[in-house]
Amino acid sequence: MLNDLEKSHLDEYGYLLLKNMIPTEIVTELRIRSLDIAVSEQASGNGYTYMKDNRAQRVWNLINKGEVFEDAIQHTKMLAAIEYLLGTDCTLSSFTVNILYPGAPDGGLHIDYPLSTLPTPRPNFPLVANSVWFLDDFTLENGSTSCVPSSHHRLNSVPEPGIEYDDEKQICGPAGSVLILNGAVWHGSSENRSDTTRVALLGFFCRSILKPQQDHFKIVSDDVIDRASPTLKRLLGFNSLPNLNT
Ligand SMILES: O=C(O)CCC(=O)C(=O)O
Repeated sequence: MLNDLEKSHLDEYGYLLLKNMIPTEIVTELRIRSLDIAVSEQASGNGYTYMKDNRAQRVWNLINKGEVFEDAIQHTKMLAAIEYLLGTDCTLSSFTVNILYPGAPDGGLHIDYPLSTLPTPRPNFPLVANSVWFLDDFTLENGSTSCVPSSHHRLNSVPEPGIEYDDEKQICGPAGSVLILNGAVWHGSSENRSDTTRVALLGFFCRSILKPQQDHFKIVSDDVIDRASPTLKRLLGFNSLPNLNT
């Protein structure tokens, strides 16, 4: 559960940093596993790299890539924050690793899928929300997520590429912290000017009435679905409003 202070911080600023949420041994396991998969996907030619000089890499569909990720996405306090924003029937939109190798440029401020495709003014209630899991200490140098506090209230505009906003703020914190973002708050990864790799998980959620970014019915294996808890099944969309197929 979130306390009143945490709820009002999310309402007013559009983000909330939950510090030291994940035990060190779990952070270590998630980081090792994330980097192992990233390396093997690159080796097999299926790696999804992006940004200038392929300095960033995503691993998609984590739900299908290890039980440690199935457990992670059901984290009680993280889910409580997401459900506060999106309702208790919200679903997973995508679950990915975002890796910034040394030299990764600024990722650019944006609002999350599919908000920038909507007509304006956008709804003044949250439709999508992200949880950024710090698997490294997030510092001013290594590409910590930045955001423009309270920008989710700007229902008619989106951040302009290349513009530096005076009120942009880098969110730093120790490994094991989880940053909750209303998907409408302007945010993005910053430049990794350090000589180490920054690893984050992105547990991205949407209201149950929206189409998720990834189609979990198609991409998650039967084994995972067979052993899924009721919470995981719900997150994968099994309890969303059914089609009326009469
Ligand atoms: O990796 C990060 O710091 C943030 C990534 C992000 O903003 C996104 O994928 O929407």
